[in-house]
Amino acid sequence: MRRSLLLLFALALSACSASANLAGGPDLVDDRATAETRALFVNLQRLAPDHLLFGHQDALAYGVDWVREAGRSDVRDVAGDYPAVYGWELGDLELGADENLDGVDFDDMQGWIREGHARGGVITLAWHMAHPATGGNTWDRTPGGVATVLPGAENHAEFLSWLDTFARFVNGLRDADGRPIPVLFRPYHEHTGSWFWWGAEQTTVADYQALWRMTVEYLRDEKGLHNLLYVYSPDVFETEAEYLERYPGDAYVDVLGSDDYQALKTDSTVSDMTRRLGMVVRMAEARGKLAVLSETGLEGVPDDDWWTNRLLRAIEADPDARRVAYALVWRNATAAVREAQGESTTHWFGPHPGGADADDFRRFAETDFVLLEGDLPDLYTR
Ligand code: BMA
Repeated sequence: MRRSLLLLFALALSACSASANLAGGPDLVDDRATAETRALFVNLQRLAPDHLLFGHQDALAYGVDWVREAGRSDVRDVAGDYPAVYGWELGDLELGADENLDGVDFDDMQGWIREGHARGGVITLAWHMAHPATGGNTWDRTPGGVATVLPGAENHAEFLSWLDTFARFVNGLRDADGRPIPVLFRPYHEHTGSWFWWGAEQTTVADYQALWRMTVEYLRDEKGLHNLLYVYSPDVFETEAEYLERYPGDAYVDVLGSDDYQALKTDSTVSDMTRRLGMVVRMAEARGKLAVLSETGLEGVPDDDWWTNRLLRAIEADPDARRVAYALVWRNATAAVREAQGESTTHWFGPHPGGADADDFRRFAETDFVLLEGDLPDLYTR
């Protein structure tokens, strides 16, 4: 009798843990994350040791010499395939604009996100949002903006209405079966620098962390978004302590990112990226999280072998660094847009047809290590 009770107890226990495993899996910020969102996280973790997904910002919206041509991408023009990761930008969504701050129509963007996802790509969103206290743009360095949006402060309600615009946008991202498309959301990036209103000189550590946690809790618990993976992405750093100084906590971050436009400017500084990525991977793995190179690039890609001799070399040089899941390069701004925005005439970071780096990009993309979209396994089922 006693024995059979024990057996029953043991069976019940194992049934419990089996069901916990089924429902569980990765320990995410959102324990109600959708099955597809969990699958994406786990599959990226599985790919990370042996592969690097290649990503490009605004890939389907425009390129160096074109705007809004169906099916086009500079990466595809050069290498015959789309990027594996699509970065998109939400700046000005909070103001009720139809287009983002770079002239990309938000309805078009939703369409391109659906297309990229339907082909098996990965979606990540960043947000250069306006200064909440001054009405200035994201680069308005007036200090203290973050404190004004925290609970009880003067801009809190308005800021929540900005997060509502985000929730509406993300809710509109559905696959053909109506399931929410998983998104790696990367808010308040490069906060260790001081060029955005949430930057280090403008914001106390406590306020930055409070902003982050408030954002997660609002989107997850109030708005019911369960298709987000949260990406933390400081600018360049020298030590793990520096990287983690403003970290909002393991319960609020799924992916440890790194934005690095510094190391790959010269041959002799490539190892700076290797060293930093090694730290990011080790910090991520110690926490059961994913590591990514969330932004990189060299404006105008002036070196013919930048892809293999800088980017690939930086990542492959070290067994830890090479376990980073993806690398995303910034946008290929079109000539007309570059002019209108007052950006430099070479404001592009990806390859483009006719570029002196195009052959090298093909060499980069053809390695077994680097994955473009067509190389991806199904990332959304387990
Ligand atoms: C910056 C530049 C800007 C752009 C912003 C948001 O790095 O590319 O031209 O407005 O990103 O995409």
